[in-house]
Amino acid sequence: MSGEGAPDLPVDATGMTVALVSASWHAEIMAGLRQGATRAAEESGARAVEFEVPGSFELAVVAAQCASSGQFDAIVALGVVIRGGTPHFEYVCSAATQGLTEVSVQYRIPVGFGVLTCDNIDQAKDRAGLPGSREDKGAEAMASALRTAAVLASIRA
Ligand code: DLZ
Repeated sequence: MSGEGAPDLPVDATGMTVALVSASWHAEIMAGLRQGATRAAEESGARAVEFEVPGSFELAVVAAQCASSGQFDAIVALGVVIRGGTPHFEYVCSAATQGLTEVSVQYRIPVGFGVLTCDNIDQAKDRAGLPGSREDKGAEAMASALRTAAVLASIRA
């Protein structure tokens, strides 16, 4: 999937609280994603509360707990999964994707999907908002979640 055509999503999220749930695998890339996401939250006026899980497989259960707590306007899930020589990649990616989608729809809460699913580390670095990266998927996931939270709030108002 290409990042071409990504929208600019400015939003005033003053007063919103977002849960930022991060996996721990691939530390350098995760640091870039987290920085991008927290910077985007600050720029929008939102408060980010951070949670760390072991791997991307564990993102959904913590996102579910955040959603059911009722304390958050949005959730952002960050992870990096690198394809290896076994089908493990497909299982972890689909568990994260399906699990996070279920949380979002079941609890009617936006979940920004900042899980990189890449063939190799260079592809991931290029999307992680690091110096020299072409894309910043952590910031994009945060902006998307906060923008969607504003849409949901306007429907509920
Ligand atoms: C086991 C595993 C592997 C091989 N690779 C990754 C990865 O690239 N990125 C990631 O976030 N997690 C990986 N994991 C860990 C799983 O997500 C999970 O934490 C373990 O299977 C334990 O449940």
